[in-house]
Amino acid sequence: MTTLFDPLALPGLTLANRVVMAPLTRNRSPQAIPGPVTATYYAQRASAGLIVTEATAISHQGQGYADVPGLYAPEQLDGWQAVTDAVHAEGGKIVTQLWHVGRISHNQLQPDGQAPVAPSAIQAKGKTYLIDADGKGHFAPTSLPRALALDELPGIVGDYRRAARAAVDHGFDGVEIHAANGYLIDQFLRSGSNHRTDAYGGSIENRARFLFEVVQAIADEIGAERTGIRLSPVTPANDASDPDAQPLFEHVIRGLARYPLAYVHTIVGATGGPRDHQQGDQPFDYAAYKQAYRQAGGQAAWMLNNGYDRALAEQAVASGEADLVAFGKAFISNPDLVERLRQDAPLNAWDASTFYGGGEHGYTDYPTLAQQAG
Ligand code: 8OZ
Repeated sequence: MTTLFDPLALPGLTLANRVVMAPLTRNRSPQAIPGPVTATYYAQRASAGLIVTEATAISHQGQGYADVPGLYAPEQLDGWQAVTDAVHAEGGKIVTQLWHVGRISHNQLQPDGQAPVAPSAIQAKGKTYLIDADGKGHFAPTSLPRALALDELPGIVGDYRRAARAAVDHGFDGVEIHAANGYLIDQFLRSGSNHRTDAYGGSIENRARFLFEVVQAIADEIGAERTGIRLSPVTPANDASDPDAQPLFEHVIRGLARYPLAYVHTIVGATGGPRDHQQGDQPFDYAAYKQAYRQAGGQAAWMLNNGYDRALAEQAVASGEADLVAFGKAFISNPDLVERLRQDAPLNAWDASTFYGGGEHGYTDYPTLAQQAG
């Protein structure tokens, strides 16, 4: 029987165990540059089978929150090189999550104070996070976006491609495409945010076109075996909405089966919320969605996330429902989460007030078991 602590050999990536550190936004990278404290933070968590970094902007236009990191300027990439070196020195594996926020942004965060971009000019009912000149952070409504022109899309696909190349050139073991949680790729997928009448809107095939162009470009650039993707079929995060999630995501997952990806990462239910959340009037059938992928020949590792505790994760891996389980908040407060799960030791509680923004407190000062015993 497979356990959480068994290794997993993927064609492009060998993982020491099945416990993954989920991508976690922390807003601690001023000027979008990850600093030395960020290298310490990830290195402390290197016993994860795989670390997925916090979502990282592929371009300035792709940024939607204060002090989130980027992958488009030399100083940002130097910062990430120090992170990947520190994680590898501890024997860990790390991929970065490629992010374009689309409409989940604010003019204040965009190049020249322009409007954020989106499939359609529809403002999200949602908030972003800004930091004022005095250093105080606060949530603010997202700005009204402008609809992307058809001839702008190849440039954005090119930004994904460039970011993927830069990531592997700066030590990452691969990348995860952020196609979840109501950001740009998910905005194209869902009918609530995509009212386009060209080849990128309307039918499910058209709404998924942008996603597949991004996957193709990244697979061409760095190899599909170093590429993962994150999807959230029913999340309401960031005003994501589509009443027909089942056929939409079965189309997406069948199309992904064409690529020998490293893994497919699915958020079950509402991101950070109830696992039984649904869009429309039907519960999402995750087994049918996975079966659609396997029947289409998809062989990537199957990663699940959202609200897993030790028992639920053990059961998911033992039953074969998941190959990998990603833990979020528990990894914030437990740098040695893998060892704690192995021993069934108590977990440190997390302090939600230090999730977003701030310094080392609530970031690199959570103790390991050994530190607590000493
Ligand atoms: C929490 C706060 C800001 C961004 C996501 C990147 O939901 C995020 C995010 C999460 O995927």
